[in-house]
Amino acid sequence: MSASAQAHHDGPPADYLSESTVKSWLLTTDHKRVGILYLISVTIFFIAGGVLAGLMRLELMTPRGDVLGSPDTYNRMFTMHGVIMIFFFLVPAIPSVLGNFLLPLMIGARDLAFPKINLLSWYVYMVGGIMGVWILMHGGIDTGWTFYTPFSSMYSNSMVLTAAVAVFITGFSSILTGLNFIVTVHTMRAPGMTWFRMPLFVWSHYATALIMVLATPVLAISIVLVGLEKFFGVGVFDPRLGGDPVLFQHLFWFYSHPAVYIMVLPGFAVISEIIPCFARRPIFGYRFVAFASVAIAIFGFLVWGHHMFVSGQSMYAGAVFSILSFLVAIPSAIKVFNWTATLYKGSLSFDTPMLYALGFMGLFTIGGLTGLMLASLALDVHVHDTYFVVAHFHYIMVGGTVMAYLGGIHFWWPKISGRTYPEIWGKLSALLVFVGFNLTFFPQFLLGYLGMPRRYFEYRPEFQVLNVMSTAGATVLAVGMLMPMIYLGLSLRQPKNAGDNPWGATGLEWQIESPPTTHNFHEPVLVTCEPYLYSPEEAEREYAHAQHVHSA
Ligand code: HEM
Ligand SMILES: [Cu+2]
Repeated sequence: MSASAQAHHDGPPADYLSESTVKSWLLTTDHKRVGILYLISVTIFFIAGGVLAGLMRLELMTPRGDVLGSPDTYNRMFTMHGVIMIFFFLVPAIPSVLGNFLLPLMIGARDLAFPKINLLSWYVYMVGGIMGVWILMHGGIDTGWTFYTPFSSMYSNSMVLTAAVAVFITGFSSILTGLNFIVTVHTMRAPGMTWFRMPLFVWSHYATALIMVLATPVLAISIVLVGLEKFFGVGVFDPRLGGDPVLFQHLFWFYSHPAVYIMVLPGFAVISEIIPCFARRPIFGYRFVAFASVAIAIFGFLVWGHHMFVSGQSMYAGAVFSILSFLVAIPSAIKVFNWTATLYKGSLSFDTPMLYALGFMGLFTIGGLTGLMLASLALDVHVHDTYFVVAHFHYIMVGGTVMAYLGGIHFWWPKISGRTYPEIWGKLSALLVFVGFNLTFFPQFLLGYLGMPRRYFEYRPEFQVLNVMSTAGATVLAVGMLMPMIYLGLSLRQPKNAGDNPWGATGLEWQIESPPTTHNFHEPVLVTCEPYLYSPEEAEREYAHAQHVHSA
């Protein structure tokens, strides 16, 4: 135990935050501290990506390109926005922040299976991230986050290879995290924590980890192939060398479609914890929800071709990918159904995390249903590469994952920091994010349907009204997202007042101190029951207790 922890030997054992030297942070192997390192880093990237989005929306307020100066600048902005948001924010966000912090606590473990590898994954992420920032400051890239060949390999004169290397490196941090989660779930569960007693948060992260480990290497291989072609003239994608540019799309989407589930399954993980807690009911159909995560992880690998309906792939391939894409919607729909059934006849309370979770359910459903529209081969041919697609994936990624991330941060903030936040500000932020989000992205469905192409710097004047609405919405959304950063940040200046279990939640993480001690649990954990035992009587008792803690 460290010196500072010993100094406290009279009082209660020191919590994991109490050592404050820079060295103690940079060399930590505590999963909770690694989670905090990630929290700080992904927040910085989120702000950077957000600023770029703001500039794009400013440009799109008027039909003529008159803000950013040149279409080339605009290309670089949406590319960097996409790259940052996907690879440096969304892929790591929930698993690396909340997953790292909570997974060991939820299964009654002292840490992840490989604490040093966990720290290593953060360093690897930072190396990739710093390269990303360097690229941004040196002009960025203009290929779109999808790096399609032959433009990226033959024509683009921006820093494609540097960016590819940055993404390659960051991919390894994802693989290391996935590996750590899988081994942890298999080997570190406390006695009595059987597979079907694990919280659904853990199931979802397990499924995510499988995708991280299985899909990310494909991205890495594709990047290596681009490099081999560029430096050694090995023909892979370039037709002049006997290659096939469409092969790149296959490889890219073979990673990137499963990767959308790397982004959204952890969102499901968070929602499955919040809903039962604020409905005071056990989750409806636990096993269905658990297996749905695994089914999504498996089916997710079979549908990549729905991004390539107009790439010239065979009609038969298109039809098969279309049907398979409908199938992958089933497990997602099961989840939404089961959350809804959990709400039914629950005694609901509408604290901030619940507002975010309900927002998630509505917005994710819209994202999912428009996904079915896009999966319909005949329709997608028309709306491919229009704003309809942009609206669809923002409903999933922002309406889904970012809402869940914010809900989760609010839900576990008392545990992570030991502090409460002003509930009224929390509710206001959830409301602003919900309203701002819809105002930003709903008009984009209409724009796409009317034929406005994506990735364009100018547009026809008749599209302006909807674009102005979208920009206005983005402003509201930005305010709603900045607010939590401010009030959660400020809450750190008050004394620790959260209590161990402010929401009266079940789950092992709520049975220990807030913030937890370095060693998590003082005594060996023994699990004797399944999760989510929120019976009405228990609810009564726990809620009274929570009120008591709040007022104390
Ligand atoms: C916060 C508010 C946000 C706004 C206002 C916004 C706005 C935009 C705009 C204007 C585009 C360019 C559309 C085009 O011409 O194709 C875009 C593209 C994109 N955005 Fe966002 N965005 C936001 C958040 C996010 C988040 C959180 C993510 C992911 C986590 C994300 C992922 C993407 C991706 C992947 C693209 C496609 C980039 C490309 O075409 O290469 N966005 N966004
Ligand atoms: Cu896809």
